[in-house]
Amino acid sequence: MTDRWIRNAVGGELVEPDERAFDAVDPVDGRVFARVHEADADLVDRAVSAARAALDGGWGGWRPAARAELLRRVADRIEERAEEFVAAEVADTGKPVDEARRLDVARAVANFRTFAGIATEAGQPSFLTDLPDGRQALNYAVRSPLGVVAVIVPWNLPLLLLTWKVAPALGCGNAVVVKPSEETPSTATLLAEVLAECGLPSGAYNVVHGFGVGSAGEFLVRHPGVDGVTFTGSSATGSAIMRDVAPRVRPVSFELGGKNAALVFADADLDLTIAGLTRSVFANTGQVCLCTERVYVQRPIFDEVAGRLADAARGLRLGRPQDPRTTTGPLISAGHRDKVLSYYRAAADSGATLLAGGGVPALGSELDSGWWIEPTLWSGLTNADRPVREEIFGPVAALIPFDTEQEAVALANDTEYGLAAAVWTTDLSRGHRVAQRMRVGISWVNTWFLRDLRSPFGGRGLSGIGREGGEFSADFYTELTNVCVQI
Ligand code: NAD
Ligand code: 6OD
Repeated sequence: MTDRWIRNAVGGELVEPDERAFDAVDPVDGRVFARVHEADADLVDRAVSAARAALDGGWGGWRPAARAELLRRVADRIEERAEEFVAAEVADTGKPVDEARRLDVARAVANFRTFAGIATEAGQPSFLTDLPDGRQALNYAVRSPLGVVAVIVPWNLPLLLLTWKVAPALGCGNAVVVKPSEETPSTATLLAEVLAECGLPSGAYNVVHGFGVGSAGEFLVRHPGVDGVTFTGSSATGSAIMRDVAPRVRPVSFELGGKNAALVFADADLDLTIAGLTRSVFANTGQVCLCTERVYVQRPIFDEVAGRLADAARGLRLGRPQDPRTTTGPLISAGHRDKVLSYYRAAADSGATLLAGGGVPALGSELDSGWWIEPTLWSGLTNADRPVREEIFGPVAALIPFDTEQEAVALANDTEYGLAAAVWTTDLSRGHRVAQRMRVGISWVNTWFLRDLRSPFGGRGLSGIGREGGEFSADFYTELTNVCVQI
């Protein structure tokens, strides 16, 4: 048993646990390392009221420059307390320490720095209108905060995805109520401490812990005091949230699932490509929405790519997060591993050839009580097979040959998802041409996961609604009022 508690943060206070609580489990070995206080409907209501009070009180009156200064302090403070954030993220996810440091915590810092000045940097459209009588009218739009924003995030990159939304929301002057994933509660509460230390007025940032349906997630999105919902998670949950907000017609920003393709042309630089694919298929144990799960390879190099990628998969090192040699952590939970393994079985049933992995590794220690899985590659599947159509969200990809550029484009676009694609080629014209033909929100050429936080980010189809990043975040986190003045 543990005596460590992870608390909700409401109205500037860390709320003490009551009888509703659940376990925080370390995926590395299945050990319970903390108990999490689950917010009930009453606590969610208090959080929304606290957020509203912050908007109506002090926080609502802060000027953009003062908000920017505060958010820059937050970035500095996360850097100062980086190792606490790393430890919290690693305890929740089991990911390698170095990855948590370089990716998750570094991006949290970058998110606060990038979005600190969002309110002054985002443009406000204006139009000078010529009237039939020779006079003119000046139209200009002013931005105001959206209001109380519900921020609901998943478990795969908990701090990165949380701060990607909280930083612009606060920068635009909103108050937020955050519902982190039940699998990864730690960093959201730690961030509450840091924001308070940096002088954020109480109630501007609140955290409610719990689950989705019948718990904090649903209580929050159905709350009439919520002015908008920004959500990252599965397409099925996005659809449920849409239904829940529909009666009150609230805006939503959705970053949802993916079934992302890589297109490898025969002229690709294979060293670069294999290194890129190894990251794009296996990073974070394949638990990144942008990960590649379909690799289309031009036929003359199919066998070479398959062989080299399989070698890379077998070379990944599963192990303790603290071991510097570890490249790959466990999956997040027993339930998620069951889901991924069900696709391993479905691929076998569809006649897939196993190029690497395919099961649960025996690590020979207490790690065998954790949620480990082998990095896995298949050939012999087609776009008609379920493991190639549905998001798996694990360290796995299907390799499928193609002959022509046109065929590759058609295969890659043959999906209901539309999040990301990566094109691997040394032909510059082909790179641009094919990348632009991908029906996705982000299309990379000879790279993967490279991000400029000012660029639009989001997905099409089942992968989401709307774009965030730079002024696109400002568009979601503010309302525009057009002022029309007859001159
Ligand atoms: P999930 O949809 O199960 O849960 C996400 C969050 O929603 C959690 O906090 C959960 O408690 C909450 N939730 C669940 N049901 C809810 C409901 N009815 N009302 C309100 N809240 C509810 O997703 P997950 O398993 O945590 O994350 C994995 C999924 O997220 C994958 O599909 C992945 O592709 C997607 N994802 C997308 C992006 C992106 O940027 N497009 C980024 C990361 C993850
Ligand atoms: O890089 C980002 O801003 C972002 N939202 C990444 C999403 C990763 C999905 O797991």
